[in-house]
Amino acid sequence: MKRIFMNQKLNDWVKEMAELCKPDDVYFCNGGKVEYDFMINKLLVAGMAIRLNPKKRPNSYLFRSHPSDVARLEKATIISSENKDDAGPTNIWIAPDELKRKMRALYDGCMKGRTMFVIPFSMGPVGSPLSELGVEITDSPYVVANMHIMTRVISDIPADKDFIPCMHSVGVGGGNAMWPCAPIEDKYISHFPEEKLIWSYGSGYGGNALLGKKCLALRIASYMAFQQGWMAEHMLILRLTNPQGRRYHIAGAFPSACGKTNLAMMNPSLPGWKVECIGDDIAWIRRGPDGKLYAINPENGFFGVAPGTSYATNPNAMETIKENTIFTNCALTGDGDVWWEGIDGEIPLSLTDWQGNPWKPGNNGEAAHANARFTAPAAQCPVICKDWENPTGVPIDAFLFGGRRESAVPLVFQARDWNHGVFLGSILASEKTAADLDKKIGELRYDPMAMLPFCGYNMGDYFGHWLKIGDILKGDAPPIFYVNWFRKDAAGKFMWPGYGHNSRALKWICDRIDGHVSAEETAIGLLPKIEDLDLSGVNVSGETMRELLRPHRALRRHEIPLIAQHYKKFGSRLPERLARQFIEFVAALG
Ligand code: TSX
Ligand code: MN
Repeated sequence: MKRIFMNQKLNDWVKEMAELCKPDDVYFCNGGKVEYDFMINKLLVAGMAIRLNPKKRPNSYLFRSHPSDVARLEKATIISSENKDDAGPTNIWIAPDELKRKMRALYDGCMKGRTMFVIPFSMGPVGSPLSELGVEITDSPYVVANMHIMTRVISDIPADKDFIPCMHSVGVGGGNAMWPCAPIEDKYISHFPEEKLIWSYGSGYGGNALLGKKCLALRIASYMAFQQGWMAEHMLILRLTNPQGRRYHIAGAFPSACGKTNLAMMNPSLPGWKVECIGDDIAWIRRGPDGKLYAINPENGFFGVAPGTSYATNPNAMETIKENTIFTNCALTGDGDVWWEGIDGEIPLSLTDWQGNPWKPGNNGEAAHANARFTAPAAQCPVICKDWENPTGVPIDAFLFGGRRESAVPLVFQARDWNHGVFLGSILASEKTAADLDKKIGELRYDPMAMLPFCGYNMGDYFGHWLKIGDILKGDAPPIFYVNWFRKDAAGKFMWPGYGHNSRALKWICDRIDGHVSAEETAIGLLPKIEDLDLSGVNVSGETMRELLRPHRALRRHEIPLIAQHYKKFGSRLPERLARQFIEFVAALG
């Protein structure tokens, strides 16, 4: 049970947490394959995992969560800064002392009869100056296995390095023997940004439990970035190469259900163009020695939504998850493979749903849970960029913001300058889809920079930080673009074919980066001229294209009161420059 790390803070913290949680045993992880196999075997023997048919899906496993523990819990996600105002109007706040008192009582003895696992890990390539170290303590072998894929698990923290403590227990009192968790009222996903500390209790699922991802790499890192002058963003990173071999690196923020993973690894329909994936979810971005922005993907794998993923929507994801993949809450086929709604081919004759019950088409509910996931190594992606682990990152040529908007918002346009781009990011919004629980379809939901659930501090200050980055970068600031793949016509049909055809919008962005094409200055920003979009071989009429590239001043006016309401929340923390951008927006709409 005893193990001495080189890092004294780690030794002290492990001792403290073991005394609090009272596990039967403490296991110190090293990230090796033997360890992975050991965890999986433990889970198989306990009946908590199902080995998939090795002929269909080698070295892959299916897990079924408890039906009460299927997604990130925004209502239980706490930003516990010393002052409530520093968490801001978009976060839930509890005072640190009060929250720790509550959670200590929950942690007390919660690991009796369990093993406590200590997982040191690096977010970002091991040894990169852009990386950060963390250590997760957990009582879930499922979390250990997932962390092996999603992070770089290491065996120690150097004595002279700091790390972010990530405390996790699935908790007691809820769930069942196959998937223990806590009852809903006892779940907390807590962040202490000023202490760089994470305490999570009661959930074993996704971002609630794999603490390197949303908790560390976004919520804690966004606050560190604010203090230290860099950026931790909810962004994909891709490399686009044109037929001449010129490379462009694009970082893009999209709210959920916009197909960010699909875009990050898409196959362009434009002949001779190539997309390579650097990351599909998180970008850590810093200024390099040449004054330009450089981005790394701090993650080591993809934790992707399975339903809707197919050879038609994302062939490279399908190739990525062919083997060595953990599936959670997918359906199981009679021949031992996974299945979900939206996957290619016929519905298999024999299916078991995500809760383990027989399932037939026409049954109430889905076979796979709508938030069913795959956990797969990024290195297995056929279009992973050879520089995806480059410790210095890739130079960012453009930022992209995109939401799901059925009307009014053009296919692609450019911000007039950085400040205007920050304004566009601050009013990033998606329309609610049928997947949203409250089902008020069409209602706008603001998700600034797609960071609403992930900003670890006051979002007004976060906007100010974006503006400050632009001030520092000056002429080196990348141009900012806004895209929308989701326009519908009066008949409710999607007007743009999307997917690989989005490369046509990206090509225009590249032409703008290089100054090869001009743009139309409009009330909302810089719009492409139709003749500057490469539409060879795409089946969209001129009339539809004109509609997709209109500024739609009249329709955008509906947003004015909504933006006013959205901005009002930030009170005096809303940067003056954004208030001015809004006034200019209103004036331009006329
Ligand atoms: O991911 C998507 N992208 C980005 C791809 C690189 N999706 C799926 C979103 C849910 C996660 C899209 N859906 C995209 C898109 O660009 N566009 C659409 C809408 C759409 C759906 C089906 C068609 C066209 C557009 N089908 C046909 O045109 C035949
Ligand atoms: Mn995400």
